[in-house]
Amino acid sequence: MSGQMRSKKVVFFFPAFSSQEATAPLGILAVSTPLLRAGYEVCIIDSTITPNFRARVIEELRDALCLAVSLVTGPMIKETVQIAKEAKRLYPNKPVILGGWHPSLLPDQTLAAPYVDIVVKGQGEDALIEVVQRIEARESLEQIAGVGYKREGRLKFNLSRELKPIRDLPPKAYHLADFDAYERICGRRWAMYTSSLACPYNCGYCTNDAVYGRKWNALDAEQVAEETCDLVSRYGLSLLWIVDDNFLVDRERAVAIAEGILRRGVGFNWSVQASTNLVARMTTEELSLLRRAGLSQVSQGADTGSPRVMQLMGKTFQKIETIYEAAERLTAAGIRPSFNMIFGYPGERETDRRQSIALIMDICRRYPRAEFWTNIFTPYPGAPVMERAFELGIQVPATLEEWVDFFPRYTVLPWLKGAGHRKVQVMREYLRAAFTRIPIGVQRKSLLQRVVHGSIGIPARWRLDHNFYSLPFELWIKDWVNSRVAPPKPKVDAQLLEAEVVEC
Ligand code: B12
Ligand code: SF4
Repeated sequence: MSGQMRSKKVVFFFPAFSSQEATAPLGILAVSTPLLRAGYEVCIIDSTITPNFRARVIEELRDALCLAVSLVTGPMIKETVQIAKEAKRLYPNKPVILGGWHPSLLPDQTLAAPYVDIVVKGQGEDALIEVVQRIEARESLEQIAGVGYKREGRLKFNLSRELKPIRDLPPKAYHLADFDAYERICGRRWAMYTSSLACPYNCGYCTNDAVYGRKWNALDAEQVAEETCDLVSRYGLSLLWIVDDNFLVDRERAVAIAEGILRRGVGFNWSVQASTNLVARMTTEELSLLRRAGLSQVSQGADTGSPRVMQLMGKTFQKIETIYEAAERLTAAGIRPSFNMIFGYPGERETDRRQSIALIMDICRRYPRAEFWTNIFTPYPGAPVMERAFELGIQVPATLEEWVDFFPRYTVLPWLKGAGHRKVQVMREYLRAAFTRIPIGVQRKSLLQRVVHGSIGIPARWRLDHNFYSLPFELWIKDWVNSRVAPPKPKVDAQLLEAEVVEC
């Protein structure tokens, strides 16, 4: 490595996620704290809020030790590849480090890319500081747990790093986040917060077990109440999204968090992700308490209206009745029930899909505040179902670059393609039009758009009830109006996806 190594600066790049739900990247804030504590300077460039991000990364790298990128599988890989290639071309001696979900799930393939020098698998707080210190000291990365690197052109992988419980992890460096810039893009000032790690379940499509295991562990209620109240007061936030995989595993803790927030008298909205069985386990009184403390929405993976597909997904903890119970309890408590659905899971048939539509229609009619977000099944590496990838005919990209073209939510599956795939997409469009949903990002629509979108609701519901999707002229009109009214131009392909939901 060359003579620039006196630098104490680490440049982070966060590729575009979604223009609407813009907020600070929590993974980078997490791994930054140990660096700051050890006297390093941290510079974060998030392409969502930095118009000239390519030039900025290159400029900042000039006097930096290395470039570190955080990414999940999907469109984020596009900018990752572009930036990493450019960085290597201009600064061949500055290591490019990749961390986050994609490198954690596919470390070999990621490290094999010629413009990637180091990958960090799993939790990055301890691993990255050790890597950076070794880079600074020009020492080998041997024996740093959870790290892969190159030596004389060969890929080397150290032993995996044991997962640390959340209570042993340092606080996130929220002060590095430019909340003003995120608010300008998103229309809402909000942040993410983690109060627990892992999920005790293991749904067939979910990658969580592969990265965080299944040993649920959490911060104490008092710490959560203290930190969340402090965060919203300090940064003037109107919403906190607690991104835990399953917030309600410890029911007493959830209640104690609500009591702690109420005691502190800081008013703010927050939302959580939880499985329907754990929501249904709560009493209406308990949920009402959480509501009084600001809980405004619970996002849940209902996933299917078919008991058969539920079994195929390995969701043994959930029944169709559980979904109804969760909707009932949350509605009674004044909390918005938000559900995610997956179409096209391996083994799903047309009849199962109709059961899913029937479930959505019924719940939305009975509980008008309920909302559904739909996805087409995306085969992610690391998910249990991917053990059957070959048998299912799923072609997993063989290089990091091939993932650039892997647009998860429009993936055409071997068992759902052509007319069948188009029908599901049209059905999803009608579902979007049929009932109201509230995204985090503020959607700016013209009066004409609002009128047209509003008037599609009735025909959309009729079509969904009658499974009739031919000649979708309402959607054509909507698209035509949208194209005329010049919607905000997406900056990158990722944003064209109108990212829907995170599964829980
Ligand atoms: C919040 C979130 C979002 C938000 C992001 C908002 C934002 N501004 O960041 C939104 C809603 C936009 C979103 C969208 C999507 N998401 Co998302 N999302 C999450 C969620 C719930 C939390 C992420 C988070 O911040 N966690 C907290 C931080 C602290 O943890 P962490 O990210 O794991 O970071 C640690 C390590 O990974 C590592 N690390 C992370 N970055 C780096 C960088 C370096 C250099 C190093 C060394 C280490 C490192 O160290 C960190 C600390 O230990 C996760 C689930 C989860 N449990 O994490 C899913 C998750 C990341 N999302 C996922 C998916 C699939 C999506 C979507 C594709 C969903 C969809 N169907 O549309 C889209 C992607 C759209 C796109 N354009 O790419 C998957 C990713 C799976 C995968 N294989 O990559 C996850 C894991 C959910 C799941 N279980 O399936 N998502
Ligand atoms: S989908 Fe949700 S409930 Fe299922 S394993 Fe993943 S986090 Fe847990």
